[in-house]
Amino acid sequence: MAQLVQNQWEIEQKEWIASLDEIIDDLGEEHTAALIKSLREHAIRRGVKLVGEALNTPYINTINVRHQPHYPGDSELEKKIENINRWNAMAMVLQAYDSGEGLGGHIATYASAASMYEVGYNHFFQKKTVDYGGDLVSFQPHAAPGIYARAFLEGRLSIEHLRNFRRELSPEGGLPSYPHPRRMPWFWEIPSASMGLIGVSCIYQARFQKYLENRGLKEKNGGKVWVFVGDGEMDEPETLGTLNIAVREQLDNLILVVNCNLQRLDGPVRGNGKIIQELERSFLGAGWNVTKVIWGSEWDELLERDRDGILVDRMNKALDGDYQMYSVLSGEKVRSHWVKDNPELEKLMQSLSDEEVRTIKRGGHDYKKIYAAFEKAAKPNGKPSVILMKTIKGYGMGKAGEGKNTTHQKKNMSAQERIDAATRLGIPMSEDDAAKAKFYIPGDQSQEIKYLKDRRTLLGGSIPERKERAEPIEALSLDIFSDFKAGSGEREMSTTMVLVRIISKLLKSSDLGKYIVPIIPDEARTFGMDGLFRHSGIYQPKGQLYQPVDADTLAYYRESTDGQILQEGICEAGAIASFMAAGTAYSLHGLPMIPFYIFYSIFGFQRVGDMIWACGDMMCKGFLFGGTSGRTTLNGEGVQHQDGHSHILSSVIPNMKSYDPSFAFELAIIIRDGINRMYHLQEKIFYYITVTNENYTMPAQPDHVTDKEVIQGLYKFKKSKSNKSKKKVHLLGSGSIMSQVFEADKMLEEMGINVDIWSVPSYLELQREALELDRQKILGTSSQDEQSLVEKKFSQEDGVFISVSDYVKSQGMCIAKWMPEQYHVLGTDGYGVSESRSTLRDHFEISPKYIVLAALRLLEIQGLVTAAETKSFTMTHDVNLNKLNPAIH
Ligand SMILES: Cc1ncc(C[n+]2csc(CCOP(=O)(O)OP(=O)(O)O)c2C)c(N)n1
Ligand SMILES: [Mg+2]
Repeated sequence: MAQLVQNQWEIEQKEWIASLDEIIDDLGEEHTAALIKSLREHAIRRGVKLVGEALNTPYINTINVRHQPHYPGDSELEKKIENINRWNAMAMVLQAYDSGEGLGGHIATYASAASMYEVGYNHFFQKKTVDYGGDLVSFQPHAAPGIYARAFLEGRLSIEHLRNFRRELSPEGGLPSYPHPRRMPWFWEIPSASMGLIGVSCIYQARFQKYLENRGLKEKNGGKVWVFVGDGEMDEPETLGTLNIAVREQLDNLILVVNCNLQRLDGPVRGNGKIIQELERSFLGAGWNVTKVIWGSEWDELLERDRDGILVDRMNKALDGDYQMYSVLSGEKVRSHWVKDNPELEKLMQSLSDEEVRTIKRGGHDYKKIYAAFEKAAKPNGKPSVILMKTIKGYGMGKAGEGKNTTHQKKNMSAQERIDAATRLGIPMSEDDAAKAKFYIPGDQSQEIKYLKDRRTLLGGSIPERKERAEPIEALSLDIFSDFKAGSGEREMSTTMVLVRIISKLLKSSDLGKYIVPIIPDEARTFGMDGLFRHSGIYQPKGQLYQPVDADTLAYYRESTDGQILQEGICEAGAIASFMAAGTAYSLHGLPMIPFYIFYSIFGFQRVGDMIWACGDMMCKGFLFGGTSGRTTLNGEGVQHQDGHSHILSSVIPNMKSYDPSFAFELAIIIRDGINRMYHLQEKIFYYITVTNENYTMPAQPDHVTDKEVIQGLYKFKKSKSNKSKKKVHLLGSGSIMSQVFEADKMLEEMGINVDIWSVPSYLELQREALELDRQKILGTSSQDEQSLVEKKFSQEDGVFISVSDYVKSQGMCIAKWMPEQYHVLGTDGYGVSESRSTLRDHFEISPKYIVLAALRLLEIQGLVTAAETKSFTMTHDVNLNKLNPAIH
């Protein structure tokens, strides 16, 4: 009975497929697709469980051979060029290995990607021209040798460069391991060596292009972002986590190519599964155009004959681990594993010899298939495109590495393996030269070089090529922020409020306004920035299609196509990627865009520190702000909010200037100077500035304080009224902790102790200046008598010195070497606590009474205060001397 049902079902299925074939032939593909869609919807309405089924297509090429365009290039010549690149890329790594210095390098990544890059270079990657926006191409970092090899053939790199791969400091010039604009500012445009960051970076680069176009700052003249990433790399969460934004923002200028060689560094990406199918589901689910390039042309005919889907069924069932194994087995073994227990498939495969079975290509090594996918993706249709390109890792390395688990780190090959590779690649070179991995240089008049150069000329020129296109802006006038220098009178305000006013002022500036890019995660209201919504608008490519709920209010949520504010939602990875895109527009788009990204407290450096490092690599400019910062100033919020260490994290970024300003005038001076240095003087620096939410009156800039001192990081804010007492204390404060310093000052003065107050907007700038001087003293280029800024300011001062901030003690300690002996640092080491500001400040021992206690103890050491006096102070002020250390508990 069961057999009967089975037979009936098979008959039914065959009849349906035959009818469908008729419909495809008679009505065409579009109608067929519509019919299936309506059948599907009908079945779901009737209760058939089909949800999710549509998120995978069979394990075959998305583009049917019938739709494949004609290949426009001379593929034979292109293959020769590719093979020369393959050889030279390999030779770079092998020569680096032969030097015996353990410099490393990678062969297998480029070997898997060479064909797709070649198709891109010969037919797609277009340079910026008068009429065209220009493509930004990001390469897989470990494929860098191949990109260098091609630049060498184009005559852009010398043989010395290649010889000095991974020897950047060699006198003749060398090459960095991976794409680092900082190290090769005329070549690499975008850094990709930290895996997983490039996907999100490029999604936001594509979006920023649209932002500039929609705001009328860039012509709507195209320009694509091509991003090549590894399949292993796709496990990093940033890329998949931001897929939806590419669809929401209709980024049809974005083409992501995933090199699915099924392997990462240690082994298979998904041995037990199928990475291509898994990624297909994610991308289709998010709404991308997905193109799978799986099989080479050799399979086309077989697939055409596979009317019953036996072959496709087998392709669907084989796991990535199996496919990887096929790449190393003999044809005979592949066949027997492939057709096992499947006589029909065995029959279908009989037309191919074992050798044909073994050498059948994967789609990612077949120019025609690659071209078809690139062509489809390059046609704008309102959506971003992803191409899942199946390749073999180490393709062309033969037994030395093809498809092996160890191939990623293979950097040496035996003499015989080198000779075999040269032969396989058709490199006309003696065995001796091949064994030495000599570079192959076809003459300038060779067909290969002529073709390669012609193609690039047609496509506008060489890629990658980094240029700095923006003209310097006019220097900002000294009085641009004069209102902030005058202080706030009786009015209390926070540095965050001051910042928002500075940004508003800049936005309204007729010269500069259009270049300001406010970037905010979902915290604009926390920072009091919602007032900007109405004036500047929130960027939204579709405009505002709905009536905002608060339309009748002054600061309503105004979204607009030409909105200026980038409201990033709760997505720090996206927000910092926007910062990177805006801060590098001076180079990529010739526009001096000035990003102001204000993140919420701890969720900046701690979360996206690696992206900030990449910003440094890319020579990104702009301002990062730690909003509502400070371990005790952001009260109530506790362990995962209260930031007391971002300045330490920012301090390791060499070209970043870090500031913790206390007053409105300091902030205004720092921002003005920053804009001038970055956009007028064109310095490759960027800024991190903490701003807090504690309100206090903002003093005017004292007459004796110069802008230069503020920028250098240290000045005397207040001189003690009297100098009568021998007991002298210098209090160094920064950020909102200045309020604690003022209180301590009062207490000490009441005790007859004279106090000078110093503001330290930047410990780090002071440390850097002093370290450089120390270095020069060691080198002998500076006299031993020369004093650092810190020494100049303090060496003539008597007394004891206490530094206090809302950050960890190592911040204040960073200048200790140059401070007078009696220097003590108070700070907020330890985890945050949900508490009120004053309790927190007692807890972390930075409140006025702890500042006074520290001062008394140091004066005790000087013999100017007795232990009894200190004890009396601690008793009257209820200081718990047996308190647990907040740094630990
Ligand atoms: C964040 C990060 N983690 C680890 C590495 C080290 N690493 C470099 S390449 C690589 C494997 C890459 O595999 P895949 O993305 O599949 O690229 P393929 O070389 O296979 O094309 C790893 C782990 C890195 N560069 N960045
Ligand atoms: Mg891989």
